[in-house]
Amino acid sequence: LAGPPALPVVTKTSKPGDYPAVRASIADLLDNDNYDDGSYGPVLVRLAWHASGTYDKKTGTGGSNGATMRFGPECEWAANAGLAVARGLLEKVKAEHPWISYADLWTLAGVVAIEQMGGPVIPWRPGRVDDADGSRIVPDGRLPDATQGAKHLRDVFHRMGFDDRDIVALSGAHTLGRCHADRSGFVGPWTNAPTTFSNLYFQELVNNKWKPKKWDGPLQYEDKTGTLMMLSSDLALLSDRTFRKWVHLYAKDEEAFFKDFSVAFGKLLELGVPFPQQPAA
Ligand code: ZEM
Repeated sequence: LAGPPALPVVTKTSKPGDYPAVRASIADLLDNDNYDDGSYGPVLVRLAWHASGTYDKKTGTGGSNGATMRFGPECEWAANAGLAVARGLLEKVKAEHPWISYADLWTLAGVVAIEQMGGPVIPWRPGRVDDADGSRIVPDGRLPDATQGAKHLRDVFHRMGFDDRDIVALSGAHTLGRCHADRSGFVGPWTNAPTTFSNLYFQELVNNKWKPKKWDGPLQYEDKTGTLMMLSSDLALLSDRTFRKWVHLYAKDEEAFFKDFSVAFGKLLELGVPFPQQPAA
């Protein structure tokens, strides 16, 4: 006699390695009319960036590998305020695809968000391995400070291995999303289309007269309607002669921005990740 009938395997989980299925799950949860400007896309991009932007080229420490932001103290760094929203959201995707590492998931979510919001295709490959206990957390202070200028931006981004052109291209991500008083202390969006990836950030930067906002909060700048904002670090891209050249190019030529952003963002997400084969140079 046969044994008891096999229980039906009720599983919504995908096959290991089915990245298209993970992408579909991420794309599925982006839109939500009750959140911010209607999309979780911007905060997912910020998670991918902050997970990666701790990299230090000299010591090979930091970067997206490990997904160390799951642990304290990194999850409590002031710079990471608000990113629990993004990490929490992605738990749903992790439950459907338990085989993917958090480090791969967080970076892939940034890629899918940018693509879904109308941005360029970003080169992405898996291979990140989660840190077991947060022992690879780096000291706080490696992410950029919005109150500072060109020298600070160079210190931070050159440390990761980026050049001046990359700094400007990557900053174009501020075409997305907004500042939140309860996260960074700053308020407002950089553009009037914060859920569409475009070169609008550079156009707004160039075409407005930016004046310090009169308020009790930290120094930020506003356009003459008071609806759009810039951080001191954003305006540094205009006042620095080398940065300014790229700002003007990207304001005029969206294709050039998309191309440069795609390369730089793809590189950012791979900093410090020991892939079995290095990409072709
Ligand atoms: Zn940001 N960023 N960023 N950034 N960022 C904010 C929001 C977003 C800086 C910064 O201090 C801030 C890059 C570079 C730099 C995004 C992506 C990328 C906020 C507002 C601040 C204060 C946070 C809040 O209150 O929620 C500084 C100083 C940078 C140096 C150049 C790079 C590079 C990015 C990606 C490639 C995104 C998408 C947001 C919007 C997040 C959201 O929740 O809407």
